[in-house]
Amino acid sequence: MDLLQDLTWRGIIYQQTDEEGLKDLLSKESISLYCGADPTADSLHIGHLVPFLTLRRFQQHGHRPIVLVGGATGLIGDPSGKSEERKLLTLETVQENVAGIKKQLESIFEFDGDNGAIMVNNYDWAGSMDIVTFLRDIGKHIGVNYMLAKDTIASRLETGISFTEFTYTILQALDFNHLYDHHNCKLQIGGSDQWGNITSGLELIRKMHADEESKAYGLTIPLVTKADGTKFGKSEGGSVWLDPEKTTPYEFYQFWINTADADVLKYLKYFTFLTREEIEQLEQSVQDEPHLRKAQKALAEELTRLIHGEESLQQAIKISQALFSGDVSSLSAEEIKQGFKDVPAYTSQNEENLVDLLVAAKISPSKRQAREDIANGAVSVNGDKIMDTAYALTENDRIDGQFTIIRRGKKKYTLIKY
Ligand code: 383
Repeated sequence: MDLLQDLTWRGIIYQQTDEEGLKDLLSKESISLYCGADPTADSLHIGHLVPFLTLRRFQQHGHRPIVLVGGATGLIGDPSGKSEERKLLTLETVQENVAGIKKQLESIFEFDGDNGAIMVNNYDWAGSMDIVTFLRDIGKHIGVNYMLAKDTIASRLETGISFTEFTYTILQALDFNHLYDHHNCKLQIGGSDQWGNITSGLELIRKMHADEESKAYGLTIPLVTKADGTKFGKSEGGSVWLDPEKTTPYEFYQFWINTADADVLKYLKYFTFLTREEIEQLEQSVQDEPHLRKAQKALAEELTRLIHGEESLQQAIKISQALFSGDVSSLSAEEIKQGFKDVPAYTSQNEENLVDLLVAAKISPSKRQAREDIANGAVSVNGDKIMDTAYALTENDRIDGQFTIIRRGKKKYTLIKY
């Protein structure tokens, strides 16, 4: 299967500016292509993944990816898909964010070899451009009526849009033209929200190179949706980030494990590099033996390994198994921190008696109830059921000297910290 057939099979292509032209180009040469991200936060989230993984698919087929970080555009604010004006970020915040997302993008691509990726920051050319040059050399080529017709701008005319955000699309156009001139970049890809900005770039390239045979292309990727209609990419704690400090590898793994059967095949196609044969086998498994959740496991494993590496993946699997079986004594303090990030926690006041601790940590409502819970076999300490109502906790009950895990009933965990 060639690249475009593969992308089509995966459902990754939403719109193209010239389908036949791109097909023809890709059959003849290895090209350079780009996708950008603005440093609006210090980490990317999983909503960014499909376009950048698509860039990587191009790289696997011999093309050169250019990864753009918007050090300049991040200071302006893309109105695409936003119903309100954005708050400006400070130069300092943007610079910090650039460093964060650059690091993450670097881990997704291969930078060595014949078609090694290139990382660029548009601050390097747009940051120093003076206003007279901008207005004479760039702005002159883009009609205001052309800009007003763009969805992302038209939809804001009622509620309002500043000149700053109105101009954003020209800045992104300037990037495409810059990369076209300096890196022979012929294609820009992005999510479907980027259609307006990508076509602005093509317009500028056409005007700036009117006397030559110039040609560039645009391709967009569909928005990831969920079968139940809720928004993709959110967990209880908000966005699912790539930064392990914001979303731990265990939470990241769990997010994918919890994918619905109705969505899992689509996500395997969008987010993994598994082959068509492998994905079709998993499809069969969803039909014949859905309770095994093989497809969800494959999805979670592929993505956790890709973003966090093999070691973090194995840890996430270990934590998941321990929580599922209740045998938590094998976990290290580090693993407990990840797995129990969202469970109620109580800092020990050195209670020794288990009954006292259950009451103090609000696990049982009263001493009487606490004794009853213990006698009924409903309480376990680090995975071991305790039925002695006089049980006294010792140093041995502290995992790595830092935590004790109390479970009441089947699933109610409380983390005791020291
Ligand atoms: C800036 C300068 C360029 C080319 C692109 C940009 C960024 C672009 C943008 N992209 C989004 C972002 O940064 O705002 N104006 O959060 C997201 N992208 C990709 C994809 C997506 C888009 O980074 O649809 C999701 O991830 O295009 O929302 O010269």
